[in-house]
Amino acid sequence: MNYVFDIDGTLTPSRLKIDPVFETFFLDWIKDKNVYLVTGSDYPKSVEQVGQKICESVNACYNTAGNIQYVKGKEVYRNEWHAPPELIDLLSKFLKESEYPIRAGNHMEHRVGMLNFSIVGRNCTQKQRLDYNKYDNEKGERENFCKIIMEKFPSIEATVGGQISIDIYEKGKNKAQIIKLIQGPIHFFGDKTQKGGNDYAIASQLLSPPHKVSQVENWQETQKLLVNIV
Ligand code: M1P
Repeated sequence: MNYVFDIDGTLTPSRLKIDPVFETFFLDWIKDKNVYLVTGSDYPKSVEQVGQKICESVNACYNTAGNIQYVKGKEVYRNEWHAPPELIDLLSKFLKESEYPIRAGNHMEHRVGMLNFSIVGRNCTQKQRLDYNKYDNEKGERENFCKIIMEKFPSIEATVGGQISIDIYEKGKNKAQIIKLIQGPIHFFGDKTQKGGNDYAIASQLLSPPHKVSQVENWQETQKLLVNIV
């Protein structure tokens, strides 16, 4: 079996560091197993969150939704993509028109093969992050943005990222693209496996045996499941 893990919400709290006790457990658990990480974040953020040891002990780290791959800290491939100016205009309009009052800065983060967009902005504090997430859970703002983007740009895919942002890429350049790069059955662990979430594309292709999907609420739930896999 190959084990594939999302990071934010699955191995760590969103955008935060891995729990040190879980880190030690996970490092021991991955020994002698085929383990991969896949996340919307870039590699430096993965290192910051789960640590260099985990990033370099796994078979590969797929960042920015699988658009760039690292093995033992070295880049193996990358898919470049540049968001069209019309999309940037639409996102600027969302930024101008959203009723959410706070703009903390860094609202459009260009990453390899994708664009990450956030109304509150990636420079927000942890409190602002949680406040926006609460607002979004009530209003469904991000889901609505994704719908509008995909209606206007049929060749583009937009999914709800972690707590504050949406991930935007060329159709098909989502986390599911890594399935064909891994030989054999896959057990995927993720927290956003429902329709509209950024784990949905990969999870929905792995629902039948020999593959397996574990939807988790947080890293504690992931750990509980891993204890039973030897
Ligand atoms: O891995 C989940 C997501 O983590 C971050 O999301 P947010 O800042 O919204 O919590 C982002 O890096 C996002 O791209 C990523 O998909």
